[in-house]
Amino acid sequence: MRQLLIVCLYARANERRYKTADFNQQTTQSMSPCPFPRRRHYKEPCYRVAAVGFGLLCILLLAAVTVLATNNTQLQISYNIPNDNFQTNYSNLVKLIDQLQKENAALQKKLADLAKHAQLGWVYFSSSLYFISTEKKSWTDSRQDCSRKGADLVIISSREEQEFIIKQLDGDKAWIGLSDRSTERVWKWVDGTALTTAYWAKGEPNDAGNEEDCAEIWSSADRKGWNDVTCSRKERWICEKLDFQW
Ligand SMILES: [Ca+2]
Ligand SMILES: [Ca+2]
Ligand SMILES: [Ca+2]
Repeated sequence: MRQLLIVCLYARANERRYKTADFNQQTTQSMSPCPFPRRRHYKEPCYRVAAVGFGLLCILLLAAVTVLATNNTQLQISYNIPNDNFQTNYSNLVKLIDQLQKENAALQKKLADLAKHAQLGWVYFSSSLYFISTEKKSWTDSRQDCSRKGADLVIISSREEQEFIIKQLDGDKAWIGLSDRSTERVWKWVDGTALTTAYWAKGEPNDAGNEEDCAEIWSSADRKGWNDVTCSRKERWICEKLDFQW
């Protein structure tokens, strides 16, 4: 066996490579071309291609990371703006729910209060509750009964209220919270306010016998309106609770 060192010089500079080959069976063959397959044993270009490819891959990865970082920042900025609005809207919604819950609790309390009064015979009209007695008492005793109920004798301050009470009495009569006991012909309501708008029946007040200092309301078909009468007379009475607001 004879070893022969040959140099296979390839045309391209990056393909130079020293190899040892056995030409024991190839003495008659020409030294050219090189007996070593170029692409089978020649590895240096592969490293370079791999290195170049790896370098390109690193550049691409760096570019991708840069793009992703930039997009992430932009997304974060874009996200923070609606996020702030969301927080504000959420806080407002929580406040609204809290307010509605309080209003609902207050309304439930009002409804329970109204139901309790209705069971005791009270009637609601225009922010007030009215109680019309079935018993009969003097004006003073009637007022005391209203006071025990947390109310006072009714103060009639509008035509609508007058008509409502007449309808409730259904032809009967009852005490109202008006008198001139302190000063004759100076009529005042039970809360101390002066009478401004009156709904006296025809010919009233007449202070018959110089002793009529308390007012009652008539509701019969032929006699509707107020009448002054002796305070000691026993009549039905009307209590009013003011400011029963919803
Ligand atoms: Ca009233
Ligand atoms: Ca009088
Ligand atoms: Ca009278």
